[in-house]
Amino acid sequence: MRAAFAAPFLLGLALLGWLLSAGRAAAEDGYDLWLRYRPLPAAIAQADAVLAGPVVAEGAGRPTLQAAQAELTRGLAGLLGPPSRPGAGRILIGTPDSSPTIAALHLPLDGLGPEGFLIRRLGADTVVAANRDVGVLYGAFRLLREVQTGRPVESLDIRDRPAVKLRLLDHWDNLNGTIERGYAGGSLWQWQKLPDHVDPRIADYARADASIGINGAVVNNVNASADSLTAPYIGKAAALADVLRHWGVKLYLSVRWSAPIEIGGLATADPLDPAVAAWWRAKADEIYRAIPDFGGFLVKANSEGQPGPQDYGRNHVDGANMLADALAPHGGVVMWRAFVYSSDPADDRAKQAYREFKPLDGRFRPNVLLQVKNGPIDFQPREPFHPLFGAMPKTPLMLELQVTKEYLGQGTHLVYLGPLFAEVLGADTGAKGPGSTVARVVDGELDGHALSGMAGVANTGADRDWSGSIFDQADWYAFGRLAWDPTASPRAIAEDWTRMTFSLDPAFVAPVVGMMLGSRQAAVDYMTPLGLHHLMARDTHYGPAPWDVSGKRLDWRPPYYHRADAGGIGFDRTASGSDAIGQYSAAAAARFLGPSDISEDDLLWFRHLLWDYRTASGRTLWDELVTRYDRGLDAVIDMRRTWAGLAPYVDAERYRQTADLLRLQETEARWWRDASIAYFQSLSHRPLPAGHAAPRLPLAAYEAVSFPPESER
Ligand code: GCW
Repeated sequence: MRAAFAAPFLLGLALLGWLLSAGRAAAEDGYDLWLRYRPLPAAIAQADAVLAGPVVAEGAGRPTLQAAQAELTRGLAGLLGPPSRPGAGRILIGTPDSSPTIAALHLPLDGLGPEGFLIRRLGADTVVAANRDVGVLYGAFRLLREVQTGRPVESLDIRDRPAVKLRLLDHWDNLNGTIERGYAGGSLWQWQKLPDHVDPRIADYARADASIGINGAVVNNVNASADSLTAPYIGKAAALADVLRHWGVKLYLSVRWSAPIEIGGLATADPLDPAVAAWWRAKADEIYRAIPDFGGFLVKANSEGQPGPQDYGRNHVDGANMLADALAPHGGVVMWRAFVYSSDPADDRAKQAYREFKPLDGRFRPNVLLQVKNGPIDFQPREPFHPLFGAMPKTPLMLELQVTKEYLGQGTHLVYLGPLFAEVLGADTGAKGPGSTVARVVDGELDGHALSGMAGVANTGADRDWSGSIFDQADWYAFGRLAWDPTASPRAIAEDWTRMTFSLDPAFVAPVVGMMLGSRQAAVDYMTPLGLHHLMARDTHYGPAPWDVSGKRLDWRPPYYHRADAGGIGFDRTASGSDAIGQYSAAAAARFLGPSDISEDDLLWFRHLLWDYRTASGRTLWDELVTRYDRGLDAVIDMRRTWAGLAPYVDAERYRQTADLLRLQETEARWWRDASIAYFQSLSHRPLPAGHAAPRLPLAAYEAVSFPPESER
């Protein structure tokens, strides 16, 4: 009786479920990132039947190879259906030393290095081959990407290798589980449970890294605690490293300069004191016993109150080289950060790093990289490239980008960072004639460095969707792709990401990519147009506060940067001002200041100008400023409208998240626009140009807004 009732009832339920899901893709929470492997549209899956055979990997006991095999099997089954369709050839994967079959093919693997790969169709079979297992893994992900993005696979012939050696995420994760400038929940590592319990999610994290070629993770905050170097924490880090390793991701640690005092019982951390050097050597030995493939140290020294060699009258070279000597016997590197600013900013904070580091060029050990932020201030929505790029040819300069959007809307605004990253990489330093781009400095080619690196401050956290929102995942993705190939196009990357994350339908891909590509300029326009910078609220760095003079130091106050008064606005960094422009090559300086800079994107970064200055558009500076604030807001309104029309292509959950956040972004773009115009108008005393609405509230109302601390947002 019961069974007789249950069967049709369950059948009915199943039918209902099918009907409901047929119209729209099933809800997704973003956990699967760009590795969703949902069935491809029938027409494409048909064409890709050439890949419907078994994935064959010879070589037992090689975890990275097995990960590649499992990934391909899982991915192709998801995309194309179960393997072994009649007539489908095999997918052979491996290295010449793992696989006699691959060895017998004598494939041209020379020049691919340890991480490159070759994908080639050979008769009915497809081969993914490399010199090392990790190359095979990257090749497997690449093959999957070709399928996921709907590219033809019948005659595949791809050779690829990364241009940059160290492709790292820097996690500003604290040992207490919080993340500095993290907007996607707490730390993934769960330090407290390590090493006994390693969250299975960590393997998923490493897998996502591997899928875009990221090969290293600095797992603790650059504002480091000395505790991370104690024996228990080394044990915890070793447990993490055991998981990351299978995916080709090396573990690195940030170190606190004063650790020898704090946990070593020494009286000093002077780098020239033999006892200090001996302590670091012993510490390095201890780490390598636990983590044989440990990557090395990241160091923030003498910056923002952190201790460093200057506390002992020494310099960055003394500090970096002492650590480098401790790591060298094990093959480790030191990544010494150039983000220094201290004491007296009266001159110009933007000049300090160059002033401190340029004279040290050529004095660092071969296993030291200098890690330089993209711009001379601090991850602003737009900055000119850092003047150290091109200025230290004898030192490998590692580019540091911020994937987490500290100054670009944090976890709520849709701002695709691909164009920002690419803008910096494509900037011409002029160091060795035209075409001396930051990309060529960073990948080591311009100055002949074998060691090269790019680091992204991670935006990952324990939120189900990893990055705080679906669209924030695109920044993690874009960072990996650009670290692999610094000349890659942000548009192509956005297209791939959109296809893999959502849909192959051009009616969806084109508007979404358009939205993404315009989003960064939109944020610049509604926050800090025309080269303005650092106008956000103190500490939280969220929301407008161009009026704020409460910071303890001059350079913690927005007016230090915008210098607006009744006469004009902007920071004079020309020869008549701080002469920060003098830190660039003549060619780059001419571009920043010259009439050829019709975008005027860096105008007020370098120049203090009268409100009536005529801009390239023919408008006065004041009118242009207001116009740009409105352009930014309008772009967000457009993004909302675009997204609203895309509901039919997206599952309800991901549609709703983006729609909600875009509504919030519009509110906040208006807040930025209104507050900034109200403030600058109080100084310029000029009327708004025709057609531009007055701020909704008086200035005092915006000044009264207070921000919740980061942990409460
Ligand atoms: O931008 C500033 C951030 C700090 C950060 C610092 C740095 C880790 O506001 O939170 O500290 O940069 O990069 O060292």
